[in-house]
Amino acid sequence: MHEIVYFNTPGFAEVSRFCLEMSGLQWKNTIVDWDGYLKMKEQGELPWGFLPIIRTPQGTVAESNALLRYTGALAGLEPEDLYMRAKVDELVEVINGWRESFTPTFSIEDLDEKMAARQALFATDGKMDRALKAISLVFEQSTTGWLANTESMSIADVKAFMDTFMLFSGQFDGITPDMLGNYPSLLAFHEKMSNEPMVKNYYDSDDEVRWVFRPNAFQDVGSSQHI
Ligand SMILES: N[C@@H](CCC(=O)N[C@@H](CS)C(=O)NCC(=O)O)C(=O)O
Repeated sequence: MHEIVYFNTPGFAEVSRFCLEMSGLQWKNTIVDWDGYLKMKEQGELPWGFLPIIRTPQGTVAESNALLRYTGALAGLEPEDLYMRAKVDELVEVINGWRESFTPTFSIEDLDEKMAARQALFATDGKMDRALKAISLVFEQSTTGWLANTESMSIADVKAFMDTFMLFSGQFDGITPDMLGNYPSLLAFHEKMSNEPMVKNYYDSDDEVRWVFRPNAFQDVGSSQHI
């Protein structure tokens, strides 16, 4: 049995939760709150002091990208060919770098300042604007329809889909769905991923923030760009 332990939000664990679901193995989704996190930390259950972790039959693994690779391999989302696997990893690392440009905004206490810092990242030529344009281009140039040119979905697609669109759920002050209007290819990637049967089934329920992973989530944004 595998068990992922994390907060309720998608955050750093959503990709691995999805991969475990795709693996078809039995798994447990354990949700903790801040007190639960502190307790685990005190009890020495977190190898590096952070969540998420995954408990496996052989022991605990920490660090979200290690979890992604492990659960992705279980789900068959890691190519066998080592060159292809490296190209998948290349994208995973690049996407991770984008997240790192966003996370420092969490520590800005003043709300207006925080929102302004985030909006600057998404303004033309801001770091996130360039990131979203880059992933759009990768999608446009793919010959297979999958970001790393794999024959089927890889962890690069899962990471790009979840780490990107979770930003637009409304849970992050200053980031709104209409900001996606400038990226039609990214919205096409959303349409492809959200309509994949496994993705579609997994998110076929109401959720305060996970609506962003459902088909047509950004339909209005897509059409408003032509106005
Ligand atoms: N490098 C870690 C970072 C994980 C991380 O920052 N986790 C946050 C929750 S999203 C956490 O445990 N925060 C607790 C704290 O900052 O004390 C990973 O990728 O797993």
